[in-house]
Amino acid sequence: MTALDLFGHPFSAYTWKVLIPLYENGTAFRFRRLGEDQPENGAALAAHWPLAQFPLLLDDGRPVIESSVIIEHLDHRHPGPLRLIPADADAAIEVRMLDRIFDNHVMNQMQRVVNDALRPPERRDPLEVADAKARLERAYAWLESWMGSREWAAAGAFTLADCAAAPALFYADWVHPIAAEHARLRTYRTRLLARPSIAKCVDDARPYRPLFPLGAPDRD
Ligand SMILES: N[C@@H](CCC(=O)N[C@@H](CS)C(=O)NCC(=O)O)C(=O)O
Repeated sequence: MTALDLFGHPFSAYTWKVLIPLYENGTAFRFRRLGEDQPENGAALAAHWPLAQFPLLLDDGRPVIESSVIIEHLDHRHPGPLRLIPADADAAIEVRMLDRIFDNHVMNQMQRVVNDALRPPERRDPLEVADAKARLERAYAWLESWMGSREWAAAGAFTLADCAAAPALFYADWVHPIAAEHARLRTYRTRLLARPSIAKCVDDARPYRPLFPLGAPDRD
C-alpha cells in the first residue's frame, strides 16, 4: 500500500476539491496542514513546488501538482467505488470541460475578489473587483442554463466536475451571491453542500471563517 500525503489547508477551496474525492472513496491519506504552527509542512511543500501553491499530493514521495491532475491521479492509481472520470471518452471530455469552467470562471474570479480584499486599502482596485463580479454573473447565467434538469454538473454522475463546483460555488456565493433567478444553480449548490464529503469540508473549515478577508457571512 502506497503512502499518500496531501498538503493543504482546511479553509482552502482548492484543498477541498481534492479532499472531496478522498472522503468519497474512503482513501487513506495523511493530511499535512499548512500553517505557522507546522512550518515543516510549508517547507516540504516549497521543496517540491517552488510556487508553493496547494494542494499538492505526495504519492510515495512523488509529487503530483494541480488539483484536477491530483484527482485524475487518484482515480487512476487509487480508484475507489466512485470513479471521478468516466471511462467513456465523450463523457470524460464533458467532465473536464465543466471542471475547467468551475476553476477558471467561478473559483478564480471569486479568488480575484478575495485577493483584492487582502491588499492594503490604497492598493485595492474597484475595476478589478467589478470585472471579476461581472464575469461571475455571466458564468452563473451560463451554469443556470447548463444545469437544466441535471442533478450533477456533467456526465450524469458525481464526478471531478462536482469536486470543482463545490468549493467554487460555496465561496463564490459568499463574494457575489447567486441571484434568486438562478434557482437551479442555487439548488445545485445546496445539493452539493448536503453531500457528506462536502459537508465535512464545510464543517472542518468553520473554525477558520474569521480569516475570510471580506468577512464571512453568517451562513453556509
Ligand atoms: N491551479 C491550482 C490552484 C491552487 C491554488 O490557487 N491554491 C491556493 C489555495 S486555495 C493557493 O495556493 N494560494 C496561495 C498562493 O497562490 O500562493 C490547483 O488547481 O491546484
